[in-house]
Amino acid sequence: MIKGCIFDLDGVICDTAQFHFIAWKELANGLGIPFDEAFNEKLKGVSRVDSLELILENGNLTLDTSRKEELLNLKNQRYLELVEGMSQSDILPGMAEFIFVLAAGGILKGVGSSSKNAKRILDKLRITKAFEVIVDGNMIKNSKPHPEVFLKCADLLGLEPSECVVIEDAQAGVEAAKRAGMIAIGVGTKENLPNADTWVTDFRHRTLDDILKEI
Ligand code: B16
Ligand code: MG
Repeated sequence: MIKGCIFDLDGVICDTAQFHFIAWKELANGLGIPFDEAFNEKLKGVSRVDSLELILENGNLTLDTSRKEELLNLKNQRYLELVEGMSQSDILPGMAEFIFVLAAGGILKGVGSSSKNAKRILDKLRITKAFEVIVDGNMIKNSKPHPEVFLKCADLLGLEPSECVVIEDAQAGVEAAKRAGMIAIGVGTKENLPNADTWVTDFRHRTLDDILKEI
């Protein structure tokens, strides 16, 4: 029986994925490394430091630790500039109602995000208090596809992994949910998220019950 719903943040609750994309693309192009939407898919759900490693590997570039630190700070500064103007109106369509219906049905709600900026973004969206538990990139050692973020979230919610469902837009996130032993709802298509248990395009007029019936 499902007792908890764990939400990814970027690309599920709001569209910060586009801002990560812009900030990484500017940084990669500045280093002379090509960067497109297809490559960006590999970075979704992956921590900041692991994302930089993947970009450098893609460009066959080796940098020392201090230069990497500098680039990580630059990327984050740019990302924070881009998210600065976000507000409640940036919650993705249908999501606020979806969460409201879960709460009314007594389902516990958590956030499981690789982002170290997750709490700042949730505050901007004025949605922080909707969640009993928020696990972000500051609280985990291993980023998605490792299951740590979701296992920790379930544990703090007081639930078994089998009692939780995860909503994810990233390949790494879906893999993390499955490795955690949870049902994974993919926000996207069967083609881009083949390991999810079912798929949705958005949350308008959707409830968890009707999505789970499709599995
Ligand atoms: P930050 P999620 C992830 O968040 C993003 O999908 C990923 O693109 C980003 O690199 C990662 O957070 C780290 O974010 O630089 O803000 O710490 O999708 O797990 O909510
Ligand atoms: Mg995401």
